[in-house]
Amino acid sequence: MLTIWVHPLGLAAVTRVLSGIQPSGELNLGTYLGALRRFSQGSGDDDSYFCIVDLHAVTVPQEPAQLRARTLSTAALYLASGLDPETATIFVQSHVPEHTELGWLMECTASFGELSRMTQFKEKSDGREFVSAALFTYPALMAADILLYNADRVPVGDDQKQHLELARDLAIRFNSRYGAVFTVPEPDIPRTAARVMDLQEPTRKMSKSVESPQGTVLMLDPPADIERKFKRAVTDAESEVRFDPSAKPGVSNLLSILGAATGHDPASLAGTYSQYGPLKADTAAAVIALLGPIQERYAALMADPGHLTDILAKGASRAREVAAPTLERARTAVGLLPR
Ligand code: AQP
Repeated sequence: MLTIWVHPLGLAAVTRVLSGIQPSGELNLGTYLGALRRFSQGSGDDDSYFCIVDLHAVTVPQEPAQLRARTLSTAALYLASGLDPETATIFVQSHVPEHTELGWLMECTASFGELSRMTQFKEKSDGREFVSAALFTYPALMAADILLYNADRVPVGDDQKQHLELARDLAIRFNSRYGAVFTVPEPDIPRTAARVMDLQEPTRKMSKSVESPQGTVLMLDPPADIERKFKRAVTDAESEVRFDPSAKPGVSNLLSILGAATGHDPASLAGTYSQYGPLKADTAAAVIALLGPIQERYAALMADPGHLTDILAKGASRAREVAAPTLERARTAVGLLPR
């Protein structure tokens, strides 16, 4: 049942929340702290939709069996991280065909110029022999993912800020051309660990699909691996522990992770350390404590894949109940003849 909250401006509204993660690799600590952890930190009264964005994943080639396995494993990690399928709608993007249809309308609303300015496209296409057209247009599909549910709030990491801005611009443009169809969404970016960096290359984001086995802490890494990765994390030639992301990216990244894991401010944590060794050991211990219970729940969930597919099937049908009428309103507004 949905609870109505009163908007600060006096308008009654239900907060719609939507976010998604691509099953494009093993989920890592960055994805968890930047996005997944916050999926289950809503007010409890939110009307929430969390999808596994498999259509985004196939913008770059995926091995089919691995994609299927990762889609299910991502669903298990959503649940293991605290999402309750009774209160949140959890589904696979490609199970709700309204996403691709509204995606087309969003491609018609976005300009070539604004898609060309997306920095993630530049990064992801750089050095690739084959660059799909979908990799270029994917931010329009992401806008559709959000606008279909008229989401108010979108919890994402800092790297998705530009795509969220685009989704807002497209909603505003569509509404001004055709009438008020979409809610203009607000990004919800965490204050700490909004961009977790690679432990070996701390000026680069920790990423699912970039090969950096020693620089990436996976959500399902055993404790010994987590300890080893933090122990070998790149810092710098000094020994002063100071939170200064531009001058000391490695040390600041460790402080951010420790801060996010323990609920403390990274800059004030810096004052409690005089050496890098204890900072690394404490960060590893805090991450192990954070991920341990999730790993246990994950193992139990993966033992019953039928239960997971049931949850995803129910989620898709609940999602369609919201997505289909929004798409219909958008189709009508544009002038497409009713089917
Ligand atoms: N390193 C990170 N720090 C904080 N947040 C992060 N996110 C991803 N990496 C970090 C957030 O997690 C969500 C996942 O989004 P996505 O699956 O669409 O992928 P992405 O943003 O492109 O992240 P990746 O890991 O780099 O995936 P690939 O390599 O497949 O593109 C988003 O909210 C993101 O901000």
